This record gives sequence, C-alpha cells and structure tokens, in this order.
Amino acid sequence: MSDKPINAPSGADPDARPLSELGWRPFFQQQLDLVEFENTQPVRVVAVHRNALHVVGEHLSLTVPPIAVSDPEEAATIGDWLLLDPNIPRVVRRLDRISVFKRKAPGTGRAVQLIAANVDTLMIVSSCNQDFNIARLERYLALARAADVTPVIVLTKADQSDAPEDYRRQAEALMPLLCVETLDATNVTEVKALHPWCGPGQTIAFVGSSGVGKSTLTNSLLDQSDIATQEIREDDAKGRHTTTHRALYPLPSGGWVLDTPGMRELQLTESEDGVAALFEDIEELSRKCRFQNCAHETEPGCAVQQAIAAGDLDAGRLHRWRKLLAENERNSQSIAEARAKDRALGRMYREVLRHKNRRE
Ligand SMILES: Nc1nc2c(ncn2[C@@H]2O[C@H](COP(=O)(O)OP(=O)(O)OP(=O)(O)O)[C@@H](O)[C@H]2O)c(=O)[nH]1
Ligand SMILES: [Mg+2]
Ligand SMILES: [Zn+2]
Repeated sequence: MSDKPINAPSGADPDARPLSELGWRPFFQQQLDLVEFENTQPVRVVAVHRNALHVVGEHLSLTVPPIAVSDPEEAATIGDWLLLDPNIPRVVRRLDRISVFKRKAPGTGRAVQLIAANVDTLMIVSSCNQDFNIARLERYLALARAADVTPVIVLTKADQSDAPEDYRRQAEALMPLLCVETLDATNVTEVKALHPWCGPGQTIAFVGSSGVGKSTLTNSLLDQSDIATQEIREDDAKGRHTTTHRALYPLPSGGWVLDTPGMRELQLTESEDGVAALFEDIEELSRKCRFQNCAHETEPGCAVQQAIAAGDLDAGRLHRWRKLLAENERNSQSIAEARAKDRALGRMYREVLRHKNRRE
C-alpha cells in the first residue's frame, strides 16, 4: 500500500518511443499540411494538469500551456494529438480525434466533461462482488458504442468470489460477441489476458467505480507497483478516491494504458447511437409494433410486450433501455441549450467589442 501521488510514468522511457508506438496513425498524419509537416512536431497528451499539458513526442517529453478555447469540448484532453512548434514551444493546434469519451459533467451544471480521446479499447472494470451491476455495465457499454470504441469487460476479484463464472455469463449476455475477462487484478500472469489489446500503438482505458482495481490492473500490466492503490476504506474516507488524476502510461508491450479515477456518476449525453446499438434487440422489435409511435406499454400489437410475454425479452431490460434513452435525451437537450446560450453570449460580446472598437 502506498499513498504516493501519481506522477508521470516512471519505468520505460517515453522519450525514446517511435511515433507509431505513441499511437500515431495515417488518420492523424493526413491532417497535416506541408507547412505543418515541416515546422511542427506531433505530440500526445499523457497528463492534463490545471494549467499545463504534459505531452510526449518522438524525442521529447515536456509540459506546455493548454490551448485557449471558448468551448470546453475543444480543449485538449488526455490521449489527444497536438501539433507542437518545438522552437517556442507552443501548441499550434489539436488534431481531429478518432474517438472521444465524454459525459455530462457531474452535479447540476450542464457542461460536458471530456474523459479521453483516441482510445482504442475501453476496459470496463467491475468486480465479482456487490459492485457488479448490469445497469451500470450497460451505461458504459453505451458510452463505448457511442464513441465507436471496442468495449471489453474486466471482472476483477475473481480470486475472492465462489462463482466468478456466474458473473462472466451475466456480462457476456449484455451484447453479442462481447469479450469478458474474469481475473485477479493483483496477479501479473492473469492480467496478461489483456495483452491482445495492448500491442504497439494501442491505447486502452480503464473505467469503472472506485475500488474495483483499475490502478491495480495498470500496475500489473506495467509489472510494477508505482501507482497508488488503496487497501482499506476507512469509515471517514468513504467516497474518497485513491486515483485523482487521469494519466496515460507507456506499457512494456508498446501500448498505452489510461488509468482513471472512479466515477461516482456517469450520465450519458449525446449517446443515442450507443444506446440504440446496445439495445438493438428492442429497437428491432419496436419496428414490428403496430403503431409507429408505440410506447410499448398497453398498445395493441406491441411486439415488445409480446416478446416479454413469450419470455424472449426481459422486462428489466426494457426498463433500463427506457431509462437510458430518457436520461440521454434530457442531458443532450440541456447541453444543446447551454451551447446555444454560449453562442448567443459570444455574439453579444463580439458585437459590444466591435462597437467599442469603432468608437475608439
Ligand atoms: N484480491 C484482489 N484484490 C484486488 C483485486 N483488484 C483490486 N484489488 C484490491 O482492491 C483495492 C482497490 O484497488 P484499486 O486498484 O486502488 O482500485 P481503483 O479502481 O484504482 O480505485 P480508484 O482509484 O479509487 O478509482 C486494492 O487494495 C487492491 O489491491 C483483485 O482482483 N483481487
Ligand atoms: Mg485508482
Ligand atoms: Zn410496442
């Protein structure tokens, strides 16, 4: 046990890595024009601090000021690729992302919070104990589908459970072809089961509640114990999270692993496609309902209710689908409103400035 804060990755030297091992792809390369090609260097964000970004490139690892943006969704987040003018050094611009995870910022605010960009595999971590919760797993799966990222479910603490296989079966039933690994996160050999997703240039991210073993998994993949994990939750420390910052670590296998703090609240936003993809069976059934706007309650000719009556669809699943859809719509709407308001405010400021400049 250690309560040491997380720092930049120790172990392997990130500076020595070729671009391809940093996750550089043709998708990013194609975004550079000739001038940028000759005068800038691509770097990847491995940690985001309050007023600085830690970036790593082919022969460099340094801290730079963040890019100034008015829309928080445009800000650089962990995993982003940036073009750096190495002479100043200054970030010239952020490159378009292959994927990005976001959620509604916790609390009553209406902002979006970026979680990570350019992740290849989302490792959804839960434990073979009372943390295991179907609705929560579905929420993460919808998030992964919405971001077009491959989800894998990692069920930890298999060593402390009498029936890890039961948990595995329940998780596997959530989506066709879903990969589920049950393991002891403290066991380096067992954690090798995750290696297929950790090859050179591949980025995986661990997400899940506090205490499920995300940092333990990260340490096992790194074959070290540098990242703080916490054994006992004292009564007064209830809800305190061991990991407080997101950080990207280079793996000996050539990939990257993102350890994240446990999320108390994961509210979906703008993830309608993800929810639809995850609940494809229900979406498919609803197309067979007699009425196009069927609410699947007491309407005659409702294919969804018929499937429930026939035992082909679990009523709980229908309930969870409704809940996620409603939540996503509510959040997407309030965020759209907030954005419109921001735009209107922006227009007003520009107008005032123009007016002022004209008078000067
Ligand atoms: N026996 C056993 N213990 C585990 C396993 N996974 C995690 N633990 C223990 O559970 C505790 C919490 O693990 P962490 O890795 O700190 O959890 P975390 O998900 O990073 O938590 P936050 O950083 O708070 O989000 C630690 O004491 C780990 O040693 C496992 O598979 N088996
Ligand atoms: Mg942690
Ligand atoms: Zn219906």
